[in-house]
Amino acid sequence: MIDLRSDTVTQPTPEMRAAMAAAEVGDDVFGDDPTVNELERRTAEVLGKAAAVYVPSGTMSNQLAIRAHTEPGDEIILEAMGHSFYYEGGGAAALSGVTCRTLPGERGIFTAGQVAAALRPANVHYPPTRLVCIENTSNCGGGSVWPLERIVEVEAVAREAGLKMHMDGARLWNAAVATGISEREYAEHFDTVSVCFSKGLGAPVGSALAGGAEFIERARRFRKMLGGGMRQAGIIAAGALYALDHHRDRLADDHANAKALAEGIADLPVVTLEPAEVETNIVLFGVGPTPSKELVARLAEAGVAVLATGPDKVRAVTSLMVSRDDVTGAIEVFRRVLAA
Ligand code: TLP
Repeated sequence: MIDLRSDTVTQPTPEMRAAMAAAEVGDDVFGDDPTVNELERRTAEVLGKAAAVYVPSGTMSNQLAIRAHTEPGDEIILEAMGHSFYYEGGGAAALSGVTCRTLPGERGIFTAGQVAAALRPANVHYPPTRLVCIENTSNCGGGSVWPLERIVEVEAVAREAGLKMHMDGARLWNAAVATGISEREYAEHFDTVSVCFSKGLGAPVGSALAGGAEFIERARRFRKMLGGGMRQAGIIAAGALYALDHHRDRLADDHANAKALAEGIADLPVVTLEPAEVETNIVLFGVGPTPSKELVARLAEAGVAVLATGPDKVRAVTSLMVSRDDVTGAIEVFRRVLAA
């Protein structure tokens, strides 16, 4: 099976497993795990922040950020298909008691004007708006990269209104490799940044939330409250550290593979796809009028796993589990199945 469902399916390499087996560990709830401490230090350094906290998932990282930035009854601004709104089980409402003001973006990217238009005057009728969240790269935007100028424009409006800025950088590593703009340069414009080690970077478990020292201490308390205080977590943190050192540059291969896949299937009559829009490792395409579920089932029977992300939308994601030969093979399967 050529698995293009997600970059979350990546498995640790033998070298990563060796690093994990050799990891020094301690009780991280006591702050005693040297490998977790090192991962948090390194992550904060890469992002240019004072501190970071290691968490089990990207979902927890975003939800901790929302919880620690807000009070119940506040409002946060996100893109209409943003992961923290769309794919985190209603966590913002359930765990933080906030309402989500969603802005329809273009390929996941909204404008400063949209943020400005969403702001409301101080008035007892309105929930206080606290936070703007952006997702870079944007998953539902098809791996699109936020232009830095756009981030700066949104930040200006947010700061003027006294709002905090959070970036869901689950795939920030991909944005950095695609543009040459460092993770730190992106992070400068945000109070907090979430990054993930278990997607394209290939570690088995974990994300981290980075920000100011006091803020991260507050987030640490919520992590414990939610049951995310792990003990000898150095075993998994070692995989993340290994990924940070060895798997960032290779994301360029995933991007080239995604582009090749897009170019290989874009002319199929069933497929609606603009290869030039594929910037990173996600290929999102329309398949209407064929129901995506039916198409996904037929591709799976033929040995290619992709994901239906809407009734007529399909997503294919490249990762370190997918070689160029796999891409060539997948294109052949697409052509055979879709011609039928
Ligand atoms: N995304 C998953 C699914 O949940 C959709 C995927 O296969 O892409 N932020 C972004 C931008 C994400 O894409 C994801 C996962 C998360 C956060 C959550 O990460 P985890 O799965 O670690 O909770």
